[in-house]
Amino acid sequence: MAEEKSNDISEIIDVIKNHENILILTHVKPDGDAVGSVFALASALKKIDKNASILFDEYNKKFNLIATQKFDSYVNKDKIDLIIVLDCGAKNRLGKHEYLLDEKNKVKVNIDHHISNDYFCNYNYVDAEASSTSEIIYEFIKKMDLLDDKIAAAIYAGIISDTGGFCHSCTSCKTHLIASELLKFKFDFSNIYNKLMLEKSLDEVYLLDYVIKNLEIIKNLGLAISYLKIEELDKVNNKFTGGLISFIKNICDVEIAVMIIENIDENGEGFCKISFRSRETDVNEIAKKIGGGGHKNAAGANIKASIKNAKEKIISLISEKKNV
Ligand SMILES: [Mn+2]
Repeated sequence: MAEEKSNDISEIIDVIKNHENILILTHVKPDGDAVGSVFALASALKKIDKNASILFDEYNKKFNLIATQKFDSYVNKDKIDLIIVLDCGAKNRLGKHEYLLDEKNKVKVNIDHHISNDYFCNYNYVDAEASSTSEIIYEFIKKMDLLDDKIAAAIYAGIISDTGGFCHSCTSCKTHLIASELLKFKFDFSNIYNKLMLEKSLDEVYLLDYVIKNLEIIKNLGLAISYLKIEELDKVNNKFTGGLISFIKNICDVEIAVMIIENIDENGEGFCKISFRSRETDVNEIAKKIGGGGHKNAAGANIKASIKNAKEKIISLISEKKNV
């Protein structure tokens, strides 16, 4: 693959300034980084009188603490002249909004930190060293001189989410410097940490019960692998499963954690959503082998298989990788 190169931040800022009707999109099942970076950028654009709209998939209610401003979410696509995609490694991660990128007469910008990003827009800024897209968006908004209390809070929340509270290996010296700059603004950072890192919904706790019952530890691989069946998920109202994997990853001596979540696509066909987390092992490489991707220590993939077959496939890929 040819080496892809990012555009300059200032070049992309010029593109943004030269457009009026701007739509911001992010990946399916938006996480805190997605919600944080989108709200930070939309709020900044509003301050320079841009007509900014955002389109989201449904996200976990706890991210409402980031979404403090209202933006248009009805989009007349003929009116949009610029689309900015945040925190999205590939076009198909936009889910039901992917078709919007096929509009030929619109300029598209991709700002992201996924190492697997395939530069799918007219302008691309990808920094795989950045902890989060929120960290990158900080640079953009700082350069535009538009930071304020609310924007700082949204960026901080995005960084907290993707770094697991400044803990994952994506956290750098720069991440902490940016956090330090953000704390010069006035916002309740303790509340953000508590809500995003510590608080669990009762539904999450009920799901955790199934995750523990379905858990298998494979000691020679340092692997903790669990799954959730559709009928288990159906027992709760809140189907946000993003936080469950950290629980099994935190078990002593676990090097790789895998969660398999059974799902049904829009055509009624079953598939499994696989999430990988690791301490050292490059799970992006493993996820890529089954058509997914992500980061070195956090990756994912969707595969058309039963839970049983998905589990066997993953265990064999991890054994292969570890030469066991
Ligand atoms: Mn991210």
